[in-house]
Amino acid sequence: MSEEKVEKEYDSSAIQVLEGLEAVRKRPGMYIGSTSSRGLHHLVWEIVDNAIDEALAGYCSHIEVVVGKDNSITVKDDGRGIPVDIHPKTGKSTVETVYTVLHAGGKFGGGGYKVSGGLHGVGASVVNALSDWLEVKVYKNGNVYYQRYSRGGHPDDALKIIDKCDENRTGTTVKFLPDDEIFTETTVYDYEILKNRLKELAFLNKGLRISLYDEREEDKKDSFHYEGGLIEYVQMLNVNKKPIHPTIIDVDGEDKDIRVEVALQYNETYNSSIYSFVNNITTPEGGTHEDGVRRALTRILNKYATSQGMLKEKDDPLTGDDVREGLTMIISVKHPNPQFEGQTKTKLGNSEVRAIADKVFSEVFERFLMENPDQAKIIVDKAMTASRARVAAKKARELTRRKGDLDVTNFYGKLSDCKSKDASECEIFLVEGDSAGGSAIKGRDSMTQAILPLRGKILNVEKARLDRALSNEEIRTIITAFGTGIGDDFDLSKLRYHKIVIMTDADVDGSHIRVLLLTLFYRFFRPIVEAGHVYAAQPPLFVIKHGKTIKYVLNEQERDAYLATLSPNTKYDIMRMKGLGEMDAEELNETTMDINKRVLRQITVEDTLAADEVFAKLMGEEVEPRREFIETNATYVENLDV
Ligand code: 28F
Repeated sequence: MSEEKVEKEYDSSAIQVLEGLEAVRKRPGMYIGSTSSRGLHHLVWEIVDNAIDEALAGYCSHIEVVVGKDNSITVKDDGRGIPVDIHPKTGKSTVETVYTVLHAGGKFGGGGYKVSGGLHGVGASVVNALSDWLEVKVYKNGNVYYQRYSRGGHPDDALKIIDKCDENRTGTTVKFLPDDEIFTETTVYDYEILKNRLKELAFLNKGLRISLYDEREEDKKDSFHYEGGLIEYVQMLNVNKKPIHPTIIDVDGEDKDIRVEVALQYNETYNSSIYSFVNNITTPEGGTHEDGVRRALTRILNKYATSQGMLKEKDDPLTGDDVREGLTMIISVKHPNPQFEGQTKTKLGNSEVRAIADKVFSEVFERFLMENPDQAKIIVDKAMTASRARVAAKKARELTRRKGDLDVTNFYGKLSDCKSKDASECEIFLVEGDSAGGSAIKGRDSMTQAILPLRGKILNVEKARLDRALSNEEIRTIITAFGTGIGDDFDLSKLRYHKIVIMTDADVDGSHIRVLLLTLFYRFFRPIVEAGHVYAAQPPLFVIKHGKTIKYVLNEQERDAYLATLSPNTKYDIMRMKGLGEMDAEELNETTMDINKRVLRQITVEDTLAADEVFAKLMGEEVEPRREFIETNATYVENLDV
């Protein structure tokens, strides 16, 4: 009986290994999200995660990532090296076990939910399953151990010693080639994506050096190493803003196995940039760690201002919004067992973290205020000014919210609304200029398409406080049209159009207006952007006519590709398209508005931090970095998917 059982278990575990990796290949999306470029990069993050875990355990100080000429990836660390002994459960080396046994099911669904670093090697077998080939080298005990796996994760041979090395050398090196049978869309790595995330990881793990090399191009490399960690992160985010006090406040503490790190500094602007992370994963929906720190920030500043006689009994207490004005803050928590909630599973749910984050943060923050009265006064003054402005803003906001107070004739004079009241089918076009606006009104489908021509200048909200933004005509019209309200009143479910389409020319003015609108959306309506409601219209650049066929194309590449499909003796006409304002209603409908023919580009907040940096640089006070930035990033700004 018992013997039979042992044999059965052994058999079933061997079969499970194969079935496990086969399951990953059958439904890769369950494990890496998608097989697009995003999934391709995810393979790197899975392997880097394991090296980071080794760094968090205190044994690894340098991680290296190399993109090969063939788009293979090598990740190398100087940690202890994956154990090479026989694993009691599988009867195989621990290395082979880590690389062939699907540990805890999918990260994006399915079984055990891996959401964090902290579980050694969970993703390694997934990467192996989705690779054409993969090689592991472990440096340990003066030996170099080696194993190779072929397509789908099948070992070529057992783990073997292939060389000797310095007795003191330890570490793990993994090299893999993503399988082009799986990644059919693209197998090309994007240097910028790798660089941005590795830089972020270096900020989040102070002292760790992370290097990146690209063998596809000469001299393409970067290395990130921040002894100050989050402090240097805040410094970078504030680089084009003017800080109002010199010290970046730094918190690093631990309670009940939960490590809490916070860095913050106030600047002259009126926005707050708060970014939070759990186990190096961004938590854009916030959660208990962010709640705890926010709560403590408000409480401690009120307590301090009161104790110093700056805030009197008759005064309104400072609100969360007041104390966050001009604040740049990063919160990073390391938790052994995080629970994620929310629509996109990016909100920390563990309730014990609230009090721990509050306690760790408030102790250090309160001490900072006590020990630095000059800086404390600057911070409290700023919050009190915000408090006064809030009262003014409230009045202005009520103007945009209460129908009775709104200049209705003026508003409806501007907006040509659609007939449908079903937001899911409604679209609003924000159109640059009156003349394009006029054509758009004539060319639209009035059932579902609303037109709002933008006449005046859009205020740069990066430089203006809420009350001033709210006194800007164009902005008030936009807020009223959207229906969601802003700030504390914001309610996404009240959005009146599920597609908001920015329609501007493809020239410098057009891209300026587009960036101003994106800044407005990013700062005041971020959930609308995050929910994927914002689009940019893409008017075609060329029209090609031959015989009775009229073909619109978006750019030079599309033009050339189309012309190549025509037979050599086709006698054709090609014209560069006019600006939006010169198109008549029919042309505008045909090229940019007709839902069956147009091309819209969805605006995404892929990387909020990158977006924040771009906006700060584009729209901030300092002219020099902006000019420089636009010059070096001209194409990036054009494709700004923020
Ligand atoms: C290039 C990618 O994967 N580095 C890793 C280690 C170190 C250990 C380890 C990894 C033990 C029980 C699995 C060594 N010595 N870089 C990496 N470095 N995994 S992955 O352990 C594996 C787990 O199940 C390690 C002592 N303890 C742990």
